[in-house]
Amino acid sequence: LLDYPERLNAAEELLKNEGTAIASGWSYAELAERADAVAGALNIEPGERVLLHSPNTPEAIACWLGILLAGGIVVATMPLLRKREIDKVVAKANVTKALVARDLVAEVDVLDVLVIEDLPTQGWYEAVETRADDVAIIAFTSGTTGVPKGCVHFHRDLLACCDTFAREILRPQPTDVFSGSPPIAFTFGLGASLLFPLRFGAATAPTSPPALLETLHAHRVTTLFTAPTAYRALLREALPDSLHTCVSAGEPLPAGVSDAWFEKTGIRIVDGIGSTELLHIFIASPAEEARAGSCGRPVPGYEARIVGPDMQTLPAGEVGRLAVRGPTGCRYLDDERQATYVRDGWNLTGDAFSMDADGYFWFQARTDDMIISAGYNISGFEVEAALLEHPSVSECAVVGVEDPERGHVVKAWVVASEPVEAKALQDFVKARIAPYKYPRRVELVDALPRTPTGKVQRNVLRDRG
Ligand code: 3SK
Repeated sequence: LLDYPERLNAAEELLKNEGTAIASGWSYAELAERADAVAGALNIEPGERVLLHSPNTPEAIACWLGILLAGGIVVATMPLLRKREIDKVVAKANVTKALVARDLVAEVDVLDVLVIEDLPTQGWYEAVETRADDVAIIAFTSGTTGVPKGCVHFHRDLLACCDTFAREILRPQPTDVFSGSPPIAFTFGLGASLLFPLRFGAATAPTSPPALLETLHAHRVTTLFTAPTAYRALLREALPDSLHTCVSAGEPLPAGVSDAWFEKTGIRIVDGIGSTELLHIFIASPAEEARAGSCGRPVPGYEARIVGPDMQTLPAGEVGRLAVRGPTGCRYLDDERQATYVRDGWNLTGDAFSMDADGYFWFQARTDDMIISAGYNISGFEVEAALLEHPSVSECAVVGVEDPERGHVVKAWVVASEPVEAKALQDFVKARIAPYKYPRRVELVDALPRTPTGKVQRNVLRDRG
C-alpha cells in the first residue's frame, strides 16, 4: 500500500476525487481549478520554497495544493506568528516567494508577496512531474532554544500519513466532513483539514479556533480534530449529532476529559501522539480499542519502543524515552540536532513514556524544556529572550507549570531592576512574539536559583509551580 510510484505529485493525487471537497461549497473540480490558477500565478521554478501565511480557509487550501502542483515546496507558518518569528523561518528555509492572507501582509518581509485574496480563481495547469522523493513541505517546529527546526517531508510522506493513521485508525468515508482547530501550518492540522479529507474523497470545513463550534454545526462535521483544552471547553456546549470521530493530539489527553466526552457524546476520543518530525500521528488506537489515559498502540506501519540511555529496549512498565520508526521520518533542514534525534533509523522523541504488557503507551513527561500549553508547543527560551528586551528586566527564567485548564501554562520568574507590573511585562511579550506564548503567570523575585556553575535551575522553579 505504501509502495508509491516513482513519479508522484501529492497534490495531483489529493485532487483526484469527485463530489464536495470544501464543505462551504466547492467541488473537487472547483478546488482543482483554483489550485491550478494558483500554480499558474506563482510563476516559480520546481523546488522553490514558497511561504504560505494564512488562517485555515478554502483559499489557503487551494494555495497549498497550487504550490505543490507547480513543483514548489510549501513552507507554512502559523497565522499567529509575528514578523520576527516569520523572518527566522524565511531565512532558514530560503523562501523566495510568499502567498499571504491580506490581513497578515504586514508581518511578512519577503520580496515577492502575492495576496491570496487577489489571486486568479480560474485556470488550467499541467502539474509539474515531481518524484515521490522530492521535497513537498518544510514544516517548522519551535526548538527549545527558540531556534526553529525545519522538518523536511517528501510527496510520498504526505500520502503515507493518510494511508497509515487515517486509513487504519479513522477509516474515513467520502460522506465524512472533517474540521478542527489546528492551523494547516501545524502538521496535526494539515492532516485534519487537508490531507485526510482529500485523500479519502471526503469534505473539509476549514476553520479557526473562535469559529470551531459554529463550523461544527454549520457543516454537520463528522470528524473533529482538536486539543484536550478545546475538548474540555466543548463539554459545556451543545454539539451536532453528526459527529462520530474525535481526535486529540498536541498534549496528553487526561482520562477525565476522555471519560466526560464519552459520557456526553458516546464517542471515545482517539488520543494520538505524533510529531512534526514524523509528520503526523504514529501511536493511537481505534476508538473501540482506546483506553482512557493511554495514547494507544503503534499505528500499523510504525514501530515504537521505550529505550534507555544506550538505546536498549526497556521492559514493559519501565519509563524511558519513546523511539519510533516508520514510513515517515525526521529529516531536519541543515540542523546538527539530526544526529541526536535519529539514531540507527529510530526517531527519538522528546517524551518519556512507558509501555504496558498489552503494548499500550502511557505518557509520563517531556524530556526537554518545551512547554506544552493548551496544545501549543512553546519554547521557554524564546519567551525569556522577549522578556529580557524589557528595560526593567535584568534576569528571568521561564518554565511550564501545571494548570488544570491548559495542562501547563507559561510562568516567568523575573528579577527586575526597577518596579514593574506583571501586566506590563505580559503585554510587552505579546507585542513581540505570538500572543499564545506570553507568560500567563509572572512572579517577581530577588534572585533566580542557580547551580554552582551559574546555570538557572529550571527544575527547582518547575517544582515550585
Ligand atoms: O503533538 C502531536 O501529537 C502531533 C500530532 C500530529 C502531528 C504533529 C504533532 C506535533
